[in-house]
Amino acid sequence: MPHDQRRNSISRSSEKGGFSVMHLEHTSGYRLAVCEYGGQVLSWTHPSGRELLFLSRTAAFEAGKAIRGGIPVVFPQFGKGSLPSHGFARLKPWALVREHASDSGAVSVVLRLFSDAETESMWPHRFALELEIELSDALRTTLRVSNAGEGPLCFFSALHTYFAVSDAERCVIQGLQGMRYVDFLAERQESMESAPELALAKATDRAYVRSPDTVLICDSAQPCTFSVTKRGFADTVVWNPWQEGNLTLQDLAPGSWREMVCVESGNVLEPVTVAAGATHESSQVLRASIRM
Ligand code: TA6
Repeated sequence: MPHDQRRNSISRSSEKGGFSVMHLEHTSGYRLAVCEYGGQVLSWTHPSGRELLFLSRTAAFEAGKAIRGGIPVVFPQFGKGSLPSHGFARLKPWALVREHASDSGAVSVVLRLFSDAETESMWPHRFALELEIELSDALRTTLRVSNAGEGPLCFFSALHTYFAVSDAERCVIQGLQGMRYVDFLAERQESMESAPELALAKATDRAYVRSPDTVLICDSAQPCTFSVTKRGFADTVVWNPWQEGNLTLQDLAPGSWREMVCVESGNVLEPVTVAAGATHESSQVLRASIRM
């Protein structure tokens, strides 16, 4: 579409599984799709038409199952534990409470999720989550966690971003040198990142502790460079299941491991504690630079 005909807009459609999806378009030409189920960004598209987020071709669009790809919201648990993997927030229907598409500035939607009988049966705490998603020539996602109970609220959280890449073996991640990391594939053994660039060459699943607020994912084959700038998230998780891990995931088509790199902004090693009536805010800003 010619640049001068682009308008900020929000439209809605019903996708697989009957889930309601909002489609945001920004005058810059960037586009976004957000699923009310899970409050999950499914797609972020560059003005050139290139898809910037990975969404599994075999992702389940079924209530009660996680959607593999985009930006899953992880809350209140990270990884495996007493709750469903990565918590229940991505398994619940969120409510659209605000949308904004003025002629200038960012296009945004705000979704909310409140604790209910189901969540309290699994995790006996009252909370309100708010997810603000703002599309401009960048993608800003803000997660607000409000403690609606009487006692302190302790939780883990993350924005589990799946970046679409041409070949994971030809990607490097910059900005982690000198950082301590916990290796989830080696009984949470702690090591120090010595490389200026983390080159993926095997199954990788690690959390960099109190990582720098900005890291870069460089896809040399496209070429495309993503930047992730986080605030209120202490850690950066890097994950790729590689070929062997791919085979264990029913909702990840064979060979798809090459098309994705997860770099996640999160509070995954130490819980966040919010006092009664208080709110914790964390956010990330994603940018993509494609050299045509
Ligand atoms: O963020 C990395 C990780 O915790 C990996 O261990 C892997 O389990 C991945 O998340 C995906 O988890 P999921 O529950 O979405 O299959």
